[in-house]
Amino acid sequence: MLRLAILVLVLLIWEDILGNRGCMGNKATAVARFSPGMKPKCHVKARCEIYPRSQIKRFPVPDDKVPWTTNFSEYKPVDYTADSILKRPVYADPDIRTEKDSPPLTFNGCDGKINRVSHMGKYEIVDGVPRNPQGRTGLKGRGQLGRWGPNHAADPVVTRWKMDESGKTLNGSDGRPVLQFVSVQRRDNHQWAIPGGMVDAGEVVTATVRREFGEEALNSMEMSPEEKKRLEKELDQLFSTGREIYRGYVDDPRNTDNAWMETVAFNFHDEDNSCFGKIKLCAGDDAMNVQWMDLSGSLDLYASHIDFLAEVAKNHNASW
Ligand code: RP5
Repeated sequence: MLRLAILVLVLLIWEDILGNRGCMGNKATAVARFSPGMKPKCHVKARCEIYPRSQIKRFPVPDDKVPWTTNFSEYKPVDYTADSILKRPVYADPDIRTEKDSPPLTFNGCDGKINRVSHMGKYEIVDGVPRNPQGRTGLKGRGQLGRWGPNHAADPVVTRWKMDESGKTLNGSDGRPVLQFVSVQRRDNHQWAIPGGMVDAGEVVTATVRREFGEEALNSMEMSPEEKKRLEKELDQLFSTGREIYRGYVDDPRNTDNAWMETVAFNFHDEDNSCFGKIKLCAGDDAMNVQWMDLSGSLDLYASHIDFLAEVAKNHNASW
């Protein structure tokens, strides 16, 4: 019995290591794993009428026609991939539908250092391209996304309790203490969001959350080497403990039938404001503003970020 328990424990730890590791090399296999608690809802923002940063109108998809299993014979999604993606920046795949000479991509697996495994399980390949596991979006191609299939991101939800000057925790209208999180205003659409970003090829998600927080909320890219060194030390403490709160599909307005966002979101919580209190927020990179924002169910945030915050509020029994 004890042996069996040890074996199960070892397997769980190993799966956790692999799940966070992504694709480090050709031989590695990344593990698909659903989020511990939350399941993604029917996507809504992925069906927004006008595709982001374009004039392109999506083919309208009513709620009941979202699942691929529902017959929708009239469905004629618009085909769109942004010119900036077709120009092949480092993070973009070739257009496999037209560039027939390009080497085949390994879907549902590790493609060199690129992780093409979905957190949602095995996705279907239809007419040579991946199919969005959450259903129809009204647009095919890759839109603004670089990768066919899952485009992996990571999101740091950095929280502290809202306090007055004497250090007393402040309550919301529901009588529960108010949490605050570090929020950035995105430069592309001016919406407030969690300071997350794309996982680089071969990068582990725990490194991505730390790097993205540094770049977007602390403007680390503009720092001198000495300042960066000091920041790294402070971040060591801040990011030493984190709780995974979500792993899976993101209802992102850039999603298409063949390319979609997925993320792993972590909560880094500073119970007594001793860590984050020392750090000065400063917007950088893709962020035009940064601030501590009160957590509340009425916030209007980018993509499905409000769902991650609902989970955080629930975990801390905070005002919502
Ligand atoms: C969202 O897009 C993710 O949750 C993450 O916050 C973000 C990553 O994309 P960029 O901010 O790098 O554009 O889907």
